Amino acid sequence: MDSFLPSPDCDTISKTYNGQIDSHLVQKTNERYREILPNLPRGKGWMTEHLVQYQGVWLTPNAALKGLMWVQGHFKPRSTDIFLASFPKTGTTWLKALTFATINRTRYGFADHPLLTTVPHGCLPFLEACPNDLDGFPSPRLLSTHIPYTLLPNSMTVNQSCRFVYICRDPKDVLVSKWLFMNKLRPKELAPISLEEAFELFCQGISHYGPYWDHVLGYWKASLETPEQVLFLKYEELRGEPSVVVKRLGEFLGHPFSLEEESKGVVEEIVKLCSFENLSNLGVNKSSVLKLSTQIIVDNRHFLRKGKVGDGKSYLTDEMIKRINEITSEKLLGSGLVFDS
Ligand code: PAP
Repeated sequence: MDSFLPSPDCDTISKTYNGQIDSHLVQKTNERYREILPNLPRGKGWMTEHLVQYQGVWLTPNAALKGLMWVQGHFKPRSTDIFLASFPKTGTTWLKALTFATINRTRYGFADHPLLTTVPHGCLPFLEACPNDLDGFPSPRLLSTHIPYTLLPNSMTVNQSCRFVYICRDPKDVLVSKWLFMNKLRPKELAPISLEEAFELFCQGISHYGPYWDHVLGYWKASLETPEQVLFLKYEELRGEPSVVVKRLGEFLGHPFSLEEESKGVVEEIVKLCSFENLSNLGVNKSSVLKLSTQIIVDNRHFLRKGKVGDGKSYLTDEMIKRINEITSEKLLGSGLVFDS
């Protein structure tokens, strides 16, 4: 990375898509959005009142849908772009921190690293959130996205040699993490969503960027077909052997760790800097807020809740666990992908 470019806050994002930051392409996206919105299928929302289904994926109306439409219609990828891709609550925050620290490791010392004073979400932006800014970003651009692989334009996946790092997580932990997070963000005038309701919606695929299993499988298949372009990671592997995964990450991104770096413990320093224990104790992550819209402001500490593998099971009934495991086995059958539980 040539420079450290903090992401725009989400207020900028919502202004962008509401047309307050003017641009011809954003306006075109907004017009198309208004045309299609009334005819899209609707499902119950977790944070907003409802979600809409577009090209098979469930999205919040407004920012997420407009973001996807803008990416599909107008985004100009560069062959050097790197995308951190994920379904929400699978480890995005952690992956952002690790990748940022890995790519910039010769640039910043660990004692005064930007991650000590900037939240991981502030270190690199969401692709679908900042159409006006991206052209001015120096290469290689490091961006994140929640967009499913199958919905990305060919200009990103076929015509260019962009690289993707995808992180997935056991669906039970994703569901519970998401349910707790979304209820914190849900406006007071909407009744909280119960775990039973969230479970049903998740199983039916009705959750942001869902169905979850389709999201995972899209990137999984791409990682098998073009391993040089898509690195597929699991949250659980990262929790188990973080140093091994960080070395793979460095290698994949074209920044392999040298023997000298390894012997000096640089990999372990990165792991320590980005660890749940370290990040969740930093003032910036404990006390700052991220503005998702004029109404929704989220405490950054909610992005670092427990960081445990298997925590979902302590919230779900045996019956729920059985059902979600069955859906997972059925959906992943023949793909070669398994979640250990
Ligand atoms: P996002 O999609 O809203 O950005 P994301 O970062 O993908 O969320 O996921 C949040 C989960 O990752 C939280 O899981 P939990 O609710 O089960 O606790 C969060 O605690 C966990 N997480 C965030 N940062 C780290 C980290 N450094 N190490 C381990 N887990 C982390």
